Amino acid sequence: MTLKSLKNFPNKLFFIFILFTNSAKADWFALNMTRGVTDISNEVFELHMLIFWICVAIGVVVFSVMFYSMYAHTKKKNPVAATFHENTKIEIAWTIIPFLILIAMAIPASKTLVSIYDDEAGDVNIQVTGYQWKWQYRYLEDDISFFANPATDLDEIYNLVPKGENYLQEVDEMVLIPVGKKIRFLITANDVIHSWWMPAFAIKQDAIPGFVNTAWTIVDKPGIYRGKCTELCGKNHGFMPIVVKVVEQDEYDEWVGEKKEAAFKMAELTTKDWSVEELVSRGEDVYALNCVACHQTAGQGIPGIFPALAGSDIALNNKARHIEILMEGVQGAAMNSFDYLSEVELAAVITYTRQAWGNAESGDGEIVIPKDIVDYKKPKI
Ligand code: HEC
Ligand SMILES: [Cu+2]
Repeated sequence: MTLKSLKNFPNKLFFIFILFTNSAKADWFALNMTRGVTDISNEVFELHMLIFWICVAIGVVVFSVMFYSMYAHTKKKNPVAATFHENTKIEIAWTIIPFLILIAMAIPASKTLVSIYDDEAGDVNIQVTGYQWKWQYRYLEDDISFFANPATDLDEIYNLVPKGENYLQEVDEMVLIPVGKKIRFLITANDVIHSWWMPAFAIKQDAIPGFVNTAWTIVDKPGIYRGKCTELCGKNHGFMPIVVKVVEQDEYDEWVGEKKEAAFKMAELTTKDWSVEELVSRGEDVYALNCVACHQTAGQGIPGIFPALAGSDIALNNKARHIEILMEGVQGAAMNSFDYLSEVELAAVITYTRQAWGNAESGDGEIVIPKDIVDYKKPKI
């Protein structure tokens, strides 16, 4: 029997297997790996089935011999056990046959692996960076960059309302890619090891700080595809969804245009004159998204773990250190660097924490404008 015919043979067996069960067909198929939507993911699926059925065949042969022997050589039938040792022919056979089976499995598997590891540039090249606990996407040709934050409602997580259809598989911003184009992902991380997993594309690639791993795909079917981080990366590891939307080229171009315009507007914002109120209201949102988990809603922190920002000496009287602590983080503490936020977001959140909770009245009340952050980022001589 050739490999090809073995590939087709399994489905019949599977079908017989299903006939013997009462469950609906769909239930059984749901247990299997899914096919995905790319050529590679289909190849991976075929390999999985091929090797699965080879294992089944080996199992059937080995267990048949075993059960036959148990039956044919019971004490009743053979009261005196045979005493024989060594059989060179059999020993050679049971070394060579598995060896040949392994080679037969390795050949198609290696072929697929080689095509998976193609790292030539794509039509669109996207840098994917894992952060605790979100993904950042940078479109290298178009200079677009954004974070995809998990968007599942906290009430669903805490069982206060029923869980939605895409529970923990939804983000505030999807990654858009054009249909039928080669997309290359350059995958890395900023803090700990994460892993970017998109089952429908058969991509699962570690995101390691200081390394760039690549993966690629061509998707021919528009749609929304969901994955998640698959490397245990800390407390919110289960809250790092990945959502990719595959769209027609026109829609993709339009989206790129909008994103570029938004980035341009953001750059303009950096140079405009800011009022305290504008900064505070923007900063409140930034605070809610990035700081509230540790420093708490009223800036009171959690005693002994996260310092209060309300009444903090740094927030009251030390603007320079305040900027520095956000840009650099605190070594060895849970306070990470927030240098990936935009200049406007950074200025706004710092100003907000210097103004809110009575800080402005007790301290020097100095605000931070986006230009302060731009200046901080300039190389120091
Ligand atoms: C994961 C928890 C966490 C998050 C999120 C966090 N911080 Fe902190 N923050 C800390 C810890 C812990 C310290 C104390 C660091 C140290 O040991 O000095 C700290 C210290 C600070 C300080 C210095 C306070 C003082 O008086 O020493 C400021 C200011 C501050 N954080 C602002 C922020 C802002 C603004 C954000 C949001 C952009 C933020 N932090 C997000 C944990 C966090
Ligand atoms: Cu992760």
